[in-house]
Amino acid sequence: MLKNKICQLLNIKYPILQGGMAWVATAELAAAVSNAGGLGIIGAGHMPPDALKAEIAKAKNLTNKPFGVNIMLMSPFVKEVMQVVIDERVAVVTTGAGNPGEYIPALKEVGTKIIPVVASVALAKRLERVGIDAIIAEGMESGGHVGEVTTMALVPLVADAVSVPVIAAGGIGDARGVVAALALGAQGVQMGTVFAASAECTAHPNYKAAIIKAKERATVVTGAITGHPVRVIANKLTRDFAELEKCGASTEELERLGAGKLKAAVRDGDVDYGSVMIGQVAGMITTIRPVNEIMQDIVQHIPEVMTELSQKI
Ligand code: TUI
Repeated sequence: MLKNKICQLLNIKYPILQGGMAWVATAELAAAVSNAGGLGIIGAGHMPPDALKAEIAKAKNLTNKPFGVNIMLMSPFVKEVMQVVIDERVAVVTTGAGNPGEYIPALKEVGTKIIPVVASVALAKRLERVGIDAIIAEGMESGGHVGEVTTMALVPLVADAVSVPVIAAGGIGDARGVVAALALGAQGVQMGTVFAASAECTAHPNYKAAIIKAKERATVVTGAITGHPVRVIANKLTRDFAELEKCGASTEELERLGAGKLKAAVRDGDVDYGSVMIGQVAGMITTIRPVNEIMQDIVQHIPEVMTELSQKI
């Protein structure tokens, strides 16, 4: 993978990024993925700046490899957490759920690589003009906040529209998914769900057990009405949500029902009334394994998948 553009850009062994999942992607998980040769990413979510600073310090203690921070642009602390990653000279910033354009000059000034997540070709094109280093095209198979286009359609469209390297995300769960992403025009992949189901992931055992239990139709997308659609495992919360939607509840009422529910699922283990955000590939995960084993399983199977592919065509 020495010639791979993402490996060169990020100074990593494999072009595999771990999704920056809020409440799930702690320093422990990010460091484990970086130590395994990928790019681990701390999910800042709605973290206040001091908490992120502590998480970055922890990651620096656990790995001497590069790692990243994902910044949720809907966070009330977005400006302050951007300043933290600048002060801490974090190697890579990925962004989600918005347009990071205004923060790019300051990040570039300290040499932080900036890789926004997009769910549309239009935003990919707009961001390319403001100097991003690569782009993550995330299909709606992903967990959490999602767009409306599948990975299969989005990745080649984005790859044709921009000249920066494209990283595919959403619906990638094994070596077959990685090879498929490369075939679609991506130079690398981002995977969240597979790493959420790892031994090093510090999420509550109930949350991890829910991933193992999930089949391919376990998740639903709720909240399209509020303008913030999220993919979660169907449970009592999603049923209450659907009821409220049917009764014509306001966006505020719906958002109030969702508030704090991701933390409830991930940290407190409330998988009935919590927001169990996870991608569709949860259906292919059957065991909790160490990050290094997950990574090696994926990278070692890539040549096999490619050989099989060349024999088919
Ligand atoms: O951001 C994500 N996934 C997330 S964020 C999250 S935390 C959360 N908590 C409660 C409610 C909602 C979210 C959980 N999962 N993925 C990256 C992503 N970004 N997917 C889609 C987008 C996106 C969507 C619209 C990016 C930009 C955008 O439009 C911005 C514009 O200006 O066009």
